[in-house]
Parts: sequence; structure tokens; C-alpha cells
Amino acid sequence: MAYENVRTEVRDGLLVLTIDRAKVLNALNAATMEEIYEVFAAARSDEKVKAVIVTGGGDKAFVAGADIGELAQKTPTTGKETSERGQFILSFIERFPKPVIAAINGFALGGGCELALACHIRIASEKAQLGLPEVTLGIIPGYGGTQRMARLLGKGKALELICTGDRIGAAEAERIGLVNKVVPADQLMATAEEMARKIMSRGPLAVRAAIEAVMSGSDMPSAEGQFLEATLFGLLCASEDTKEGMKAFLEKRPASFKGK
Ligand code: CO8
Repeated sequence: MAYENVRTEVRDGLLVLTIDRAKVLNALNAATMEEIYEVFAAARSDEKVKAVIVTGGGDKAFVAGADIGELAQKTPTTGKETSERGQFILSFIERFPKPVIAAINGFALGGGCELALACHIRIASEKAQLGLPEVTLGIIPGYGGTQRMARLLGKGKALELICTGDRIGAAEAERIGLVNKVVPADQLMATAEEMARKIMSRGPLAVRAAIEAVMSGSDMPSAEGQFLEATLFGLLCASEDTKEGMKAFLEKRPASFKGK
């Protein structure tokens, strides 16, 4: 499929999705958001795709936010619709059944930070700068950022970042738990790929269940989340992969998972 604003490449089961509007620091206009959705929707049922890395084109930005030129035209009605559509697309990524890693290669601001927050794991280059500067434009995050950031960092830190609109560097982002890991720029993609491939070597049904337990479970009261965990655990016990994983351990050999 031909895309105008993103590039895709699948290599040995790993899909790399590059947001590619470098002239505007990969800002997310409506067309780009739809292309991101199309890529994930197709990858969801594509058995060749086992994991996804999301990154930004060029050497400056992951994504510098929603496209401010488009935002400036919003009315109360279209603003709400755009926010809801973006929330839907990023929630689709958050609930994606295969691991999604953000490789944050530069500015991850506003909607770009929200996109990274929707990914399961965030790895940042030392050059990365993250933030939710929406209040500097007189708006608030609208792609789930108020909710995801508060859940990830706690309300106090989230409110500080959202209400000041401050950008923070990669080291500070790692210190507060906004990113998992910081690496030199030239090692970013290799590090993200290494992590993706490690996860791809594990039982895919187990990884899928783990993502569901954490992502769906964290929106539930603890007892319901634990019920979900136990149910998924029980389901896995019926899989060939679970039997293979245990058997391989007892036979002192690496497991060969088939996703069945
Ligand atoms: N939208 C549109 N164009 C952008 C954006 C953006 N978000 N960010 C950068 N650009 C453009 C610039 O206008 C500039 O274009 P041109 O060359 O034609 O002048 C080009 O990219 C390069 O940018 P700069 O010259 O500004 O580069 P600098 O290195 O000087 O600065 C910054 C880089 C600091 C990243 C700066 O570009 C900046 O502050 N960008 C805006 C960051 C921002 O405020 N992001 C939040 C946007 S709001 C948002 O994301 C809301 C999400 C929820 C939406 C809900 C739907 C209703």
C-alpha cells in the first residue's frame, strides 16, 4: 500500500513505521493520523508482523505534535471530533496485540508525546525532548495524553508537565519514568530492534496476554484486573506454546514457540 506521510518496512517480522513529514517535524495532520491507523489495522491481522517500532523521519523529530495549521481551523464541533478520532487511533495502538516500541529520535511534543505514550515501550535518543506544550497554544492534550501521562507518572508530575507545557530532555524523561531507556542517537534503532526481537523470541500468545492484562487491566479496579489476569493465565494453559515452553525448560533446550 502506498502512503504519503509515513513509510513502512517489514524485516524478519519487525514492522518499522516511520512518520515522514520531516519539513514540519513530522507533525500529525489528519491524513497522517489516518495512515498510521491504516498501517496498524493492516498489521494487526498480518501474520508476518510480530512487533512494531514507531519512529520519526529526519534527524530532528519523532513527532512535533498535531499539525498546528490544521488545529487553528477547528470549531468546537470539529475539535471534539478530531480529538475523539485521535483518541480512537491511539487507543488502537495501545491495545495492539503485538508489542509496539516508540523509538524517540528527537522532539516528541504534544500529539507526538501522546503517540509515544500510547506505545507499550519508549526508548529515547539522548537528543530527544518530550513534553505536552498544548497550554502554550491555549489548548490541552487531546489524544489521551492527560489520562495516559497521569497514569504513567502520577497526577502530580503529569499536572506539572501539562500545566507548565515545559519540554524535558531524555535523561529527565528516563528519571521520571516517561521513557524506559535512553541511548546515544546512533544506537537508537539498534536498541529498539534488539528489544523488539527479544520480545519476539518469547511466546507470542503469552506476550499478547501480558499486553492485554497490563493495558486493559490497568483501566479496571484491581480485583477485576486480577480476574482478567487469571482468565488469560488459564487460557494460555490450553496452548501448545505453554506446553512447549515448560517442556523445553525441563529438557534444557530453547523453546520453539509457534503462536498456537
Ligand atoms: N505543526 C505544524 N508545523 C510544525 C509543527 C507542528 N506541530 N512543529 C513544527 N512545525 C514546522 C514549523 O512551523 C517549521 O515550518 P517552516 O519551516 O515552514 O517555518 C518547521 O516545522 C520547522 O520547525 P521550527 O523552525 O520551529 O524548528 P525549531 O528547531 O526552531 O523548533 C520546535 C522546533 C521547538 C519543535 C518547534 O517547531 C515547535 O515548538 N513546534 C510546535 C510544538 C508544539 O507546540 N506541539 C504541540 C502541538 S498541539 C498538539 O499536538 C495537540 C494534540 C492533540 C490534538 C487534539 C485534536 C483536536
